Amino acid sequence: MANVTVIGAQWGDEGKGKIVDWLASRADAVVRFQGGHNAGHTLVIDGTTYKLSLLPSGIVSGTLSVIGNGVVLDPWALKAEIEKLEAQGVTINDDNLAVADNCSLILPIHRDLDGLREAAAGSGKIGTTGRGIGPAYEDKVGRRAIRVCDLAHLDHLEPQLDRLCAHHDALRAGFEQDPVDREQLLAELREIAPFVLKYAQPVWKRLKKVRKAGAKILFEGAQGVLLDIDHGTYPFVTSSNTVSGTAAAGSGLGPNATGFVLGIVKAYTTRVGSGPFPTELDDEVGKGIGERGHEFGTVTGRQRRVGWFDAVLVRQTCAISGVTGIALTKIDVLDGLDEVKICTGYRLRNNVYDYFPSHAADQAAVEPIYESMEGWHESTAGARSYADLPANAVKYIQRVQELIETPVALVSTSPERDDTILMR
Ligand code: 2SA
Ligand code: MG
Repeated sequence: MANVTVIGAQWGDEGKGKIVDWLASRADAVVRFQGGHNAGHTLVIDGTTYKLSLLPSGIVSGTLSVIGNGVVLDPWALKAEIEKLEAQGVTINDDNLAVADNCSLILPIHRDLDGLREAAAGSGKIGTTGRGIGPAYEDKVGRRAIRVCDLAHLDHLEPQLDRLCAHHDALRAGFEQDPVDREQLLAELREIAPFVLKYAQPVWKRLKKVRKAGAKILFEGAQGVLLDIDHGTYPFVTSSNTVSGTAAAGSGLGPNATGFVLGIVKAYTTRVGSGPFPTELDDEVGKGIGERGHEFGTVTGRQRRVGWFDAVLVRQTCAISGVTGIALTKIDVLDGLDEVKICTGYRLRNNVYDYFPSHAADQAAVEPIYESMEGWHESTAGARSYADLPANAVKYIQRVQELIETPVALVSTSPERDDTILMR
């Protein structure tokens, strides 16, 4: 296996966790390179369910797990997640977990601001996970962030705190909030610092070393390309680049390290949070798919919106992210439907589009053009070979592959690691 970069090719929740876990058992290092604890990866291994937000999925199988510089790190969330996994019997130490010392931190003031803004936005809200992700990235780009390496130098933090607090105090005043309690913030950082510093290091160096030794690296994307800050459904996006190219910048390895780009694609479409969703279903069919697919957020428990497979969007995200092949997941959720539909284009003001236009108003107004296919009543759940799939499911997979102009490399037929069909 060469290096592999796994990214979500829709709006997140494509089932990356399972595929990453499947690949992690064949990798020597697993690297998170963007996002933070807004991600939600569910792994089911030998009947035990592990829910991860911040930690790379390799952690459960003991593989070297790396949190790259592109991640925004909430140190308290890190501690809570490590403790939760340890209680489930997972071993985590500085041997199998490395955190980039140049990661920007998510602080309580970021979570405050995320919540205040969303509450004030009313119907215009983004529907964030409320984890402080956006405000933390803003401070990073605004050159005000406190980073992991700063935790080792808290006695010299004054000038940085001045800049950070000046910015936040002004924002907080707009929401009639008290200024930042600097003493409390410093005290909290002082308390958590030793815990984080155990794992902190220049991870680019560690990765360089393992790479030199021939290690296979798995880059684990979070969210999906349609939530990318540049390429997604702006402004209803997350605050990081979720495309495959970020794997290099977000970990300190060059673009030639990313290897095979595996796009994870759900056999239908879901989205959590606000924003355009052309193929959204608000009928019994959609409700049934949501129920069979257990479409609730891992992190926040929010119900996900559900719709038909949108080949236009996935063709676009595969192109933008340089996807080599896709893993098609949750095909079993479509079992039992008389008819399945695929969106093949959009109609907008008497024009037909073969791509998703950039403007938010256009994105909200496009009408999907559907192709209808006969469904299948046989079960695909747990199928482990192509020959086990019903003929109509095979036709569906082939049609998806044709429309997205990208090969299907894997098909996943249940949350279990081994219920995976290798296509090539
Ligand atoms: P944020 O919190 O600033 O990143 O939110 C901005 C938008 O990005 C979406 N987003 C996600 N969408 C799907 N899954 C995500 N992770 C969790 C999961 C979500 C959960 O995997 O289940 O538990 O609710 C995720 N993270 C961010 C978010 O909905 C906003 O649209
Ligand atoms: Mg998820």
